[in-house]
Amino acid sequence: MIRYLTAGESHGSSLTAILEGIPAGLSVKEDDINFDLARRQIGYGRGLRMGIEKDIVNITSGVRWGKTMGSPISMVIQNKDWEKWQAEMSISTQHEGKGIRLNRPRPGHADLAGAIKYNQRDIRNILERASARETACRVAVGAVAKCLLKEFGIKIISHVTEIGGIGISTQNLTPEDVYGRAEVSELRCIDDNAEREMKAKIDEAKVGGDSLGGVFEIVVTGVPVGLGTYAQWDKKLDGRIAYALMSIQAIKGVEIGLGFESARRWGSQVHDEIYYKSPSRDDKGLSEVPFDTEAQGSKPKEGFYRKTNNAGGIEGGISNGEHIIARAAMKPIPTLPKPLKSVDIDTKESFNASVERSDTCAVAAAGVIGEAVVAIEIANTFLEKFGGDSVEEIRRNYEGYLNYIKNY
Ligand code: EPS
Repeated sequence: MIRYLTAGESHGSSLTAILEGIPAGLSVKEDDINFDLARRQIGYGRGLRMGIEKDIVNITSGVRWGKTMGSPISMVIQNKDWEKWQAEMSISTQHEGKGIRLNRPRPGHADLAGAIKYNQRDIRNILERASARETACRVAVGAVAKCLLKEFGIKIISHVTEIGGIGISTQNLTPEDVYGRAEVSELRCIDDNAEREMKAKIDEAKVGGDSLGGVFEIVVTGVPVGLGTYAQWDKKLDGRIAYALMSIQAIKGVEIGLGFESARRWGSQVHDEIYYKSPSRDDKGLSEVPFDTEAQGSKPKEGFYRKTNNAGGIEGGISNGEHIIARAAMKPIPTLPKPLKSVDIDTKESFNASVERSDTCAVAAAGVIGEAVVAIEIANTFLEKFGGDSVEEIRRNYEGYLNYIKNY
């Protein structure tokens, strides 16, 4: 079972993650993690802060000579912006009172509810930890989970399907196509026309002192049938993915497969019919199958398969062997230059909240964070089923299971 904790404030000295439960013998390089950290930092519409930071991980335990030892892995990411915040974010009483006390909560942030809950009169004590800066840690942990999944042919990709009401119209692409296009797009968007419109809308938001949200999609390929279970509520794979995605800052909705659309249709238009093909050598593998929900005419696969994937690869809380598809909706970033009404926590007087520096749109970055948190859930359910203390032990368990499935 993988467990992890993150610590650190947005303008504190550094962020820290401790990850437990990764088996011994897994190849993990700082470069693997830095690759995803860099992907999280880019995206059209990101603010000035990303020009200051260059997120690089320092693994401080759990890895020796490039391989995990089975002990907890700790990782540290420095905040470059801390240079300017040393007194304001100091842990020492000698700096007490430095900086401006924040008493004006921003609508849409954790500011007011957090200040009341923790009995704080300086809202900085709330916003520093509530900030999405924390997600750099989750991406680092997710990158290690991805290293494990890669050993077993499981891949995770993300792309942006909607920003500010502008959606993509590309269909029937394979996961490889989607990955290729998303990685070279500034918005991680696979539809060039939609991307152009999205960028124009982000520019409009920036000029108007506003912000924009959107939707990203996660696709997981190579997942075997049988991860998660229907047997207990908190072990359902879809429930765990939804929880993980919903826990990302600013996420307001999660869908699996056809999601909310499935509530509007006849049952016969929703459920994926089951087919069977005898195992053969010329099978091209999962990655060539288009992942669109409702995709028709996908290449037959080995054993049991579906021609559509409205279930998003999960039935009864268990992976069914199809690609896992999840989407998350992100609200517009609440820190806006455009004034919104709020109330001063000291005087109780109304004022117009207005804040200068922030991102205009961070949906592309949120997709990379989504990949990370889904990777952790898939890795966790994978270890529950095939768990062992070393990669070799897990491989033996996994191969035995695959042989069993072939003869089922
Ligand atoms: C954030 C506000 C901005 C974002 C930040 C999240 O930071 P700042 O207040 O320093 O300008 O850039 O995101 C990150 C630092 C990051 O690494 O993603 C917020 O209030 O949540």
